[in-house]
Amino acid sequence: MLKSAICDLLGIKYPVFQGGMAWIADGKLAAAVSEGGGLGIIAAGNAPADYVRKEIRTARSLTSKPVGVNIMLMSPYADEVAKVVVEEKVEVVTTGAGNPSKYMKDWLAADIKVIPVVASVAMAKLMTRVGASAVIAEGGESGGHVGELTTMVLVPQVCDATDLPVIAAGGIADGRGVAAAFMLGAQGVQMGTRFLSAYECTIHPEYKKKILKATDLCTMVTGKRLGHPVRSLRTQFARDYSKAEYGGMNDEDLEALGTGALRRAVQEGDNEHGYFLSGQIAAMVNKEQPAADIVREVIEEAEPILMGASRWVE
Ligand code: TUI
Repeated sequence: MLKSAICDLLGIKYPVFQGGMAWIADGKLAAAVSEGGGLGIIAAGNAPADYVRKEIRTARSLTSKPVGVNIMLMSPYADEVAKVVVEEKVEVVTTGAGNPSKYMKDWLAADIKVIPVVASVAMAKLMTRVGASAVIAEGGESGGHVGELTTMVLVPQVCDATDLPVIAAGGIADGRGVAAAFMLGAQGVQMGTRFLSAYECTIHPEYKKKILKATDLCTMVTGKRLGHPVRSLRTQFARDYSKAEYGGMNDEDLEALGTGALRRAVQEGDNEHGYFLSGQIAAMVNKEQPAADIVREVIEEAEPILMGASRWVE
């Protein structure tokens, strides 16, 4: 059975996190993943504190297992959400798109395990110093906000830079990816795109269809010019945005073009005005299934691969 320090640290059966995808990872999806033995994570995204509190309570009503909340640090509501996770006694907080140092004192005092996403060695070292319990090393194959480095390059360097358990993310959607992550030194994985196909993931059917039909070159990165590169499906909207970005549209109008686009994809399936965030691995996500099956399946696929690795050595 594939187990690691992260399982004991968090009291979970399988070393599998479900990524905190904005507007997507709600209390229902997170509870299904946690019930299935992984770590379900509610995404705060750009939502206000009351939304996050409600989703935490929904998750609590569906599972007694630990759940996490992901705080997107660029959100205007990050400060208030940082308080809600303390009030609601969330077991685990993950952070993304920034440096969570200013919240660490309050979270650690509340016995919250803090697991920041890092996209560089320097950030991994800093998070180790300020009291993180583990770090998530997310490579640029991921969907949404992306860093510069790939998972293959980032994960081993982060493992060398910290004694904390490292969770690999970006480009992982099956047992081969899980096995590869462990080979690189990770003690767990986080998957986002794979969970878009979960029955409990309540995105618009058009979004799900796009993910299930995606092929290898179906994603692209936009938003670099404004300093927030984001990976999404290569839809009409993404092409239009890219054209505007490189065609000289001013920053304000470009910002306005992106505002609300993620919500329009998730809730309305709007091809022309929606921003369908997705990782590069979407091409390998081909079936709908319960979230708990995803968690178990990727681990059951990884085990024989890791057991059989010695066949390469004479
Ligand atoms: O946060 C993510 N992925 C996201 S957030 C998001 S919401 C959004 N919507 C529209 C536009 C922009 C964002 C969608 N996807 N992943 C975690 C992640 N964090 N990836 C990279 C980083 C990161 C980058 C820089 C973490 C720390 C960091 O530190 C910079 C610094 O020094 O402050």
